[in-house]
Amino acid sequence: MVVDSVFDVVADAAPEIREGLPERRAKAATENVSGDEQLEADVWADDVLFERLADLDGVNWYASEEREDVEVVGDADDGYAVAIDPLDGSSNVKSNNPCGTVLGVYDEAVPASGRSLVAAGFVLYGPITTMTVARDGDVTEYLVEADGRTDLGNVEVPDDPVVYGFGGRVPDWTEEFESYVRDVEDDLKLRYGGAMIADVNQVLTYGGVFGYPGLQSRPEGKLRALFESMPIAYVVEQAGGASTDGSQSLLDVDPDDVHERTPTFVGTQSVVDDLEAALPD
Ligand code: AHM
Ligand code: MG
Repeated sequence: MVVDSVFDVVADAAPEIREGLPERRAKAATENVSGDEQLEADVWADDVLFERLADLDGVNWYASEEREDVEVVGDADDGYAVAIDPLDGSSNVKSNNPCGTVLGVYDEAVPASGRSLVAAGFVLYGPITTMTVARDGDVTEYLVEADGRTDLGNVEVPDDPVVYGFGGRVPDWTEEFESYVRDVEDDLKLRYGGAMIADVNQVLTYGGVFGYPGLQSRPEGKLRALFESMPIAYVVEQAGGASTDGSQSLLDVDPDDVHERTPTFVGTQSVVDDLEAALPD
């Protein structure tokens, strides 16, 4: 099945991407369409994944954070679209901190609503390489090695929240958001590493909340709906957690543009509920 093949390709590519990082830490002298400086590793990981995913029967569209336009790679009009951030948190490569690959599989051309997701997942390049896949109501974590992957079991967001991490400079937060965080930090421990995948995996492991809010200088926040926010929301919601853009589930976001950004929060249901209550509609 196409969705299986997509995650097989990503799992096969992950050890190669990881091995390719040491020699690709330099800047690529290019910017992506969002204006981020690209690393050689960003461009290379995108090329590796594009070639292999575009080749799959049933994958008709490939959208990447590193490419301006959606690539039409199939000839039917009823297949799947893969939207991917090939190396999320790549600024962490310089300081040798974790980064990831995050993707969503949509059952129609993108941009599309998060409700069109049929599967989503991510690879985390940490002390070990893991891949977490959400589909058919289940979230499974795998250990990924050069000779294959091992099922590490089901993932469920713990009910008792433990960690929190939010992006953006505090003086650039809105007043309502800052006052919500002041409450959260009474009870939870700060964990923020600058790579969404790694920070979200702490929430999946320990319970809590991760987010990148809308800022005063940038109300739409930083994270991109199609490649980052909606896939990660799909994973967290299927693992029993919740997501919001401040007023609705991230799966109800319906971006008009491939590179559109949205305020993004995922985590334990109770903490996300408190956040929605604290932010203005
Ligand atoms: P990227 O896709 O260009 O790496 O940007 C997304 C990353 C996320 O992984 C992370 O949550 C966020 O940017 C961190 O931003 P900041 O450095 O502003 O804390
Ligand atoms: Mg990213």
